[in-house]
Amino acid sequence: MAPAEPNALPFEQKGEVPNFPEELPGWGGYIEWEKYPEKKEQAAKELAKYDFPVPPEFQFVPLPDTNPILEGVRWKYYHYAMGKTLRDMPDISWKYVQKEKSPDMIHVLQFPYNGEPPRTEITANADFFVRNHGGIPEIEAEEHFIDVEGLVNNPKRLTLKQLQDESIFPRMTKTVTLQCSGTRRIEQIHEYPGEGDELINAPWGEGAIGTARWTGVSLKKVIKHCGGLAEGGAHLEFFGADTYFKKGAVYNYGVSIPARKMKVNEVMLAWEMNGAPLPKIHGYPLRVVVFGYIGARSCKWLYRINVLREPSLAPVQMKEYIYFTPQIGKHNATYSNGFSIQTMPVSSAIMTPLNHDQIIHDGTIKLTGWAYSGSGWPERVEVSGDGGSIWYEVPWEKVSTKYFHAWRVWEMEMPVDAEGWLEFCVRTWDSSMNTQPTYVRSAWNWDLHVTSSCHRIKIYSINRSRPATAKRLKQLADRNIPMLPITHPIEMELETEDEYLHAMRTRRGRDPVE
Ligand SMILES: Nc1nc2c(c(=O)[nH]1)N[C@H]1C(S)=C(S)[C@@H](COP(=O)(O)O)O[C@H]1N2
Ligand SMILES: [Mo]
Repeated sequence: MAPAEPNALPFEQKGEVPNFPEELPGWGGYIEWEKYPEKKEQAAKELAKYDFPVPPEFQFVPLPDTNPILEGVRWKYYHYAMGKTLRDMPDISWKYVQKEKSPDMIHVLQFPYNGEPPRTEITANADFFVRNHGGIPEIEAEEHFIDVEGLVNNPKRLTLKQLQDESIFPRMTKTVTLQCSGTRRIEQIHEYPGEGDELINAPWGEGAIGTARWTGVSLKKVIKHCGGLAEGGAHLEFFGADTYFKKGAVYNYGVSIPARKMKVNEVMLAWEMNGAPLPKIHGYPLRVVVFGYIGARSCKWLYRINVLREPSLAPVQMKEYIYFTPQIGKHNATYSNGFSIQTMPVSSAIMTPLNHDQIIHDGTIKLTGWAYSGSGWPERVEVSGDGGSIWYEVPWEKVSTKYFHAWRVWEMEMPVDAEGWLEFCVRTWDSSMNTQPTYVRSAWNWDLHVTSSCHRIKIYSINRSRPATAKRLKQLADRNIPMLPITHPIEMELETEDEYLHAMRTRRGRDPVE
């Protein structure tokens, strides 16, 4: 049986409905795969029975003008095919979108849910971007625990209650930005398409980044509580309770980070987001927050930490989030010939105005945006009104508070004399004096990650401080004719015959004198 509206797709189970039960009571939607290779194999056999639809082409043709933009049809089918425990995941996931997120989210992919806020709202939990690789597990806090195992001296099972016990673990609260490495991918797609999977290529705009005040414990304290790392322990692998499908196989979401990152207190196990319990969609009851790294490492619905000698071989770590050179693509890419994206580079974006806005102004246009660097903090933000020749510094008072691990939002009244189509762009310099590539061309990479080139928008400038423009605006206003959109022809004469003749004679006529 396929789930009910709004996600329902016709689905016919082939053969017997498989039975992959939930692993634990109070952990809805969590099937443990990693510990049971034979179960994984059985799931792969189930998946092999179906001809799932290929991903839709959306890079060489325009994106659908719908919200959700993409539906994620294959991903829904994968979940239906797994039987009772997962088949309602598309519906459950959508239910939490309705319940926990703002009604004006841009739904980039319906399932697994990927959504970004409209450009103006950025910090509230309801507006925080969401990036899921699967469904949303429903885990009861009282039933929750994590297993810390592998190369630690005293492997332990720790309940959420224990983690929250301040007599064992000091509490930590920090303002930290999470950025998906797919942020601003749409710019690469428009210029130079790449790997065409609807999930990893969720066509993000500037909103797949958000900042929150997270509360939890430092992972360093947790590892210490487990006796510290054992000999050779160098990477920390995290597992989330959601099911991830990749090339006909199933997994629990798994990633890893080098232990070094934990040792400098830059990894938190968090249960609070902006003073409220984590929303379900953001990893309730417990998630990882890795400061300065790509969002993918901040594992949600955390249930297991496994200490390894080498980076995780889980597919999200080994096979995805790889940064390739411009000469690598479908013709020659391997998992090993690109590097693993961890620390995010300096980048920034203009949030308002929006691309193609037509702006009536009096000689200055207000810009707002964000600036972020994973390896430091934004020191200077610069904007240009001519595509990047002349730059203006955003005054320091107009750039928000500095944090070690968070973005700075900024605003700027930019002097704009010119009229017509202009290209605005922004670049940021971070605390190590790194800045951004000028054009998307130099940022392009096959997996379409990390679009850190200067963010550009085209706007149409209508400068009221210029007399001719002021006059036209008044004429239009007197006749109740809208100025916008500029593409609508003006239903009035631009000059009378008398005005025309007078002007032509003043301009010394159309023709040369001899
Ligand atoms: N368990 C689990 N953790 C996950 C993911 C996921 O799909 N499953 N997505 C990752 C990615 S790619 C990003 S960018 C961040 C997004 O966090 P958010 O949805 O809370 O904004 O979560 C990361 N953690
Ligand atoms: Mo991500």
